[in-house]
Amino acid sequence: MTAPTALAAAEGRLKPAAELAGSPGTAPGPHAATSRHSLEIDGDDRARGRWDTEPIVPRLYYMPRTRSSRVLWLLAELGAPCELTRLAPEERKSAEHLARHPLGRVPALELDDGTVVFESAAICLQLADLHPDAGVIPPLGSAERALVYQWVLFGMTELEAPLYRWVREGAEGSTDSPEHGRFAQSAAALESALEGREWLLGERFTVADVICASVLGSAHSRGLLADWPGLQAYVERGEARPAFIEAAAIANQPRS
Ligand SMILES: N[C@@H](CCC(=O)N[C@@H](CS)C(=O)NCC(=O)O)C(=O)O
Repeated sequence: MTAPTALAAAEGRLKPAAELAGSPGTAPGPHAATSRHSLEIDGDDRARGRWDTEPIVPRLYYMPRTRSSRVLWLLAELGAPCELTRLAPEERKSAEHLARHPLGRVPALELDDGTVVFESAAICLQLADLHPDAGVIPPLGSAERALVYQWVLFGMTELEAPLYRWVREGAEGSTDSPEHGRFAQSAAALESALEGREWLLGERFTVADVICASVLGSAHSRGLLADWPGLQAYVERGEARPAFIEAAAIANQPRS
């Protein structure tokens, strides 16, 4: 088993699809027109898609600068091999992608048995469960696992949902935003939960931090965390992690 590291772009280990030709898992198929990459972890052949002796790895359908970024971050934390298929914006509404995601959105993850999972938080939880040794998800049934579920759902419903409504209201010129109030309440609650802690579960970094810090990261990048210095510091701690930096090389590519 390879040591968990890197998504790889930094050292040129991100392989274009052309270099993957010849293996069943990567043969040019209906997605040949999309920009495909495979993550190579520490030179591990499995990540290059050489399946002769190795299991098929999942495939992430993604676009840069979207909620796909949190999945890329988690993959880097896990050191997990994964094939990447980058979709062009117009491909999201193609029949092919609508068969993966009924709303034509990204990210979507195809598991090794062909099942496709959408919703970034669900994808992150599933990937964390597939790699228990990485330690980003506590054992099933434990109190810590319950807290991970709590913060993942809080991040998606109480932080992200009002944040994007607030951002939309701002873009529409609204000065009095009820969604700002709702986001502010949740932000204050999270900031106080983090008091004296590095991560939501204490010293242990978990998948809940990937979700919450990535949601808050998009608030921070818009200058919307000025009232919560504790959350700014939390986002900055997350973004200083080597896995985040590796993932950013893919996640922050220009949208084209
Ligand atoms: N709740 C979903 C949201 C997915 C989503 O809205 N993705 C955006 C990119 S960040 C998208 O694909 N939008 C295209 C569209 O709405 O047509 C998740 O977390 O995966």
